[in-house]
Amino acid sequence: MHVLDAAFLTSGVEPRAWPEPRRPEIAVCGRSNVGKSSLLNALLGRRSLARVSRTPGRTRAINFFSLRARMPDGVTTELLLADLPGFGYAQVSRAERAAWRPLIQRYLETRPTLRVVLLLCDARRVLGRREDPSLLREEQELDRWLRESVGREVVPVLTKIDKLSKHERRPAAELAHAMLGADPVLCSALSRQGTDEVWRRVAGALESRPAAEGVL
Ligand SMILES: Nc1nc2c(ncn2[C@@H]2O[C@H](COP(=O)(O)OP(=O)(O)OP(=O)(O)O)[C@@H](O)[C@H]2O)c(=O)[nH]1
Ligand SMILES: [Mg+2]
Repeated sequence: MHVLDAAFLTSGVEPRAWPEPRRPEIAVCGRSNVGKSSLLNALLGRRSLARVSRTPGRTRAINFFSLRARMPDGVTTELLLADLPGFGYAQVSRAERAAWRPLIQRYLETRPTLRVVLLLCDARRVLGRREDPSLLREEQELDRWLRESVGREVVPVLTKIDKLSKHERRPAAELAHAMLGADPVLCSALSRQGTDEVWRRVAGALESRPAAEGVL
């Protein structure tokens, strides 16, 4: 899948502020500071379309981006990408943290055109599960809920893989597989490692459900 062009569309907390659900949509979901906005930029081949911040918890609403991509069969498709607010950040107010769950849950559950969820986990936290199995429990629960209750296609992505040494990468992938039951894509927004594989998985997911079955 090859991205032809991309643009920021709109930002919204409430469903009425979201774009009309007319095109297949991909959501980028994960803990605050995991690298959602950075991965989105890397996927779109743009330096700073989505705002990247050193301060976690910056993305508070859902940011929507439109893109045109050439699919593996040569057909050009218009898609939407949704950059979701991060969860689990302790420093935002309690009220804001409490607001996260209903917003994200409502989006993930009800968005009729949502076809793939990229579930991001920091590669270092995944490795950290060897010592502390309680790490990434929210991600594990979210993954199960998405697959089993909502029936979403989930692609696990390990972010910031450049921070692991070469020999740590395979164990991290194996731990993620054991945790989520699927092979993760190992990504770095710095080197753009893994972005082609993410697009391959997305294209596969978009193809796997015939148009007549879904909304689109
Ligand atoms: N080394 C490295 N750093 C990364 C990578 N991806 C993101 N970062 C850094 O991690 C920090 C957070 O990145 P963001 O993309 O803003 O993370 P986010 O998940 O969108 O954060 P929120 O919107 O606050 O939830 C920034 O300082 C990035 O530069 C990566 O692949 N490698
Ligand atoms: Mg962000």
